[in-house]
Amino acid sequence: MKNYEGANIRNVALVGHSHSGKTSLASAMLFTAGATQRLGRVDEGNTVTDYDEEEIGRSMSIAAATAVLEWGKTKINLLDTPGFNMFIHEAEMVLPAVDSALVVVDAVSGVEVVTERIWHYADKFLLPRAIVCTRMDRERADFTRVMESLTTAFGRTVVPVQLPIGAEKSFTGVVDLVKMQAYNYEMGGNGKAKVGPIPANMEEEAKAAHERLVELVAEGDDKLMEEFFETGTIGEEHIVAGLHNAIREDKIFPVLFASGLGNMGTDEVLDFIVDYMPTAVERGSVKAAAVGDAAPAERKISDTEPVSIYVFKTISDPFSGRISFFKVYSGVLKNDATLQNFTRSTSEKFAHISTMQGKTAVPVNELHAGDIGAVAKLRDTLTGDSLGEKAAPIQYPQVTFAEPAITFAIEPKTRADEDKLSNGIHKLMEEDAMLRFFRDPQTKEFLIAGTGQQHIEVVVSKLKNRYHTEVNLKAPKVPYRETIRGRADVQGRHKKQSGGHGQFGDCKIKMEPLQRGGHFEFANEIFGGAIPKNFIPAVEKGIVEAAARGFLAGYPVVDFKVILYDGSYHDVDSNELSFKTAGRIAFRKAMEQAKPTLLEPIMNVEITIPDEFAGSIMGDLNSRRGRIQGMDNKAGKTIVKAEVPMAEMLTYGTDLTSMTQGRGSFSMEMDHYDFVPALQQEKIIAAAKAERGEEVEEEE
Ligand SMILES: Nc1nc2c(ncn2[C@@H]2O[C@H](COP(=O)(O)OP(=O)(O)OP(=O)(O)O)[C@@H](O)[C@H]2O)c(=O)[nH]1
Ligand SMILES: [Mg+2]
Repeated sequence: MKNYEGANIRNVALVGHSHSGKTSLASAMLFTAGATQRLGRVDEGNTVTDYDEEEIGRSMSIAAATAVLEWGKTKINLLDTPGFNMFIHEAEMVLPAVDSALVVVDAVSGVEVVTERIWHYADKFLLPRAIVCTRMDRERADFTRVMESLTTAFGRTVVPVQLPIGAEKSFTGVVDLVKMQAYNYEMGGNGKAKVGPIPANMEEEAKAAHERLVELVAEGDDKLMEEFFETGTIGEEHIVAGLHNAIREDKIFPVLFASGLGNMGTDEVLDFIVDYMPTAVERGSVKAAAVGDAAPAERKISDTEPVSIYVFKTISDPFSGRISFFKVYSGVLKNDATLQNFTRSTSEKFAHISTMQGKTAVPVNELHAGDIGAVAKLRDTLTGDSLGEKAAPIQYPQVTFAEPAITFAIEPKTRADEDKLSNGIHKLMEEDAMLRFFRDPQTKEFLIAGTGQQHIEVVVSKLKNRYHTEVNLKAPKVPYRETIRGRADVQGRHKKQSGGHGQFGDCKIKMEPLQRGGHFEFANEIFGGAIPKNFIPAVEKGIVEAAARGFLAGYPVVDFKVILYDGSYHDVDSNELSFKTAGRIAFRKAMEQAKPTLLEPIMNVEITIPDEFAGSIMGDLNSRRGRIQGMDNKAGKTIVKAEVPMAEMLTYGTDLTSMTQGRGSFSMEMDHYDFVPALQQEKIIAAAKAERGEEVEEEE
């Protein structure tokens, strides 16, 4: 691979709803540019970017993957991302590394839930975007309808820069509305167009669309506006420059048309990326994270600055070890460089830097400011870290995610599996930002948390295939919490003074509720040394430890305040342990008084279904204790927003599929905690007792 400078590099993420054709489009671009010898197909499991066995088995992207191609004088780094809602964080994660996104939209379905979600992420990063409507060759692909869906969702600055020629089986190419020429393709061909005049029956439509585009380009630029008023149009050169700037500034979101599977429209997409999407240095500079006063606020994206990089992704391969993907924000990174990890204060050697073609490393000698690369076997570096020349420290902002929504208990199948489990999961956690692993302090069970059932299933499958560790999944666990609704004022006294060295601790505490999210507060209001200062942290510790173990059903107690206001001690027999025990006793007594209750996580759910299912979905949400927050209607689809307790949503993916014959989709994230209704509360407490092997009290 040649060395490229930032001005000749484009970093483009392919983002969009699941199944919209991102991986197929990436595959078509790679083939058309000669980076692959044949057109890889998702359904045949031979694309560059869906290389993982989990992805091949499921015919879908699960993790972000990079690929690289050369188009004329330009190097294009493609980042193919998953669109399935449970893996969408993999798309969000790469956005800091790219300079633009191709938002891939299925020309049949139009804008879908994840299209909108990822659009908002892109807004957050001020990311320039182009929209590619793929699958134009499919039945019911429709230019007018998909444009209507796009402008309804994203506004009037979404404007076609091409018109599709034909649709469905008769889709043959596109009219380029800047060059005003037709580009015709062969289905399943080499992706390169035969250029010709605009078909006679499209001339008028093309002219009107050209004028609309020109007007919109002129709108954003006074000079162009002048030219437009004087001559009634603007010259092609000026359109190109004007459109390029408007895209960079998020003033225009251009729309293109293609078929990834049929490799049609592909060379036009590549030309468009080169001509109109921002180069890797065009942003000028990158903002740094606000850490410490001395750190610089930003860094120029330039070869002449000191080297600095940001690690946006990690994969842990059982054979090649850890592979870190990074963006070079400044300087020129040379092979064999040693960089300082500013996040962890360690130094790392970059032997064998490369650019990744899917799973294959293509060696490079150097990577210039703005480029994207990878390196194997860094020792301490993980996703989100910033590294660079030691003398010029800088840290870049990390992407943060919501906490995982669902927890399962996992059970190693054999003793040998138990021994291997922790190692395997910790390797997987390095590459998976949304995976959590912990032990239930009460039941001692292993728990894993993730974004949803399919996510956890992928983890289990990777454990088996990569780390030869087999586990059984048990019913998903809802992370209930406990809290109090009332106040308490109690004494906790621990005394054991029969012979020898005794134990004595005594404390008086008040307990009161805090607002949701208030966690825990501890106030020491002891005057006159009723408890010696050095024992006070022990009281707090006893309370904190007891709270973690729960009171009603073994779930952590949160959102309460404890005021320690009195107590007594014994000169000889008092020690830390005694006061810790006194704290624990006081806590349990206080809980009895303070009206303990359970809290449950409430999810924000957004469901998209064809209109005819709206009634039954609403009814179903009702039976799940859901609260409808709003309804929307877009292009024959109903979008329902609701708040629903997590406990009622554990199998929603499967349930929705069977209720809508696979035609519905949904996304959900944790929103807040709320009180559990009395009836449910009784059941949860009984279940927790049963699990601990305690006797369940007979109902009276
Ligand atoms: N007819 C037709 N089918 C397509 C086209 N593009 C993709 N497909 C098919 O649509 C399905 C999904 O395509 P993918 O490329 O995997 O879509 P994706 O956006 O990468 O999906 P995720 O990775 O799950 O988000 C596959 O069966 C493809 O063969 C197209 O342009 N025309
Ligand atoms: Mg994909």
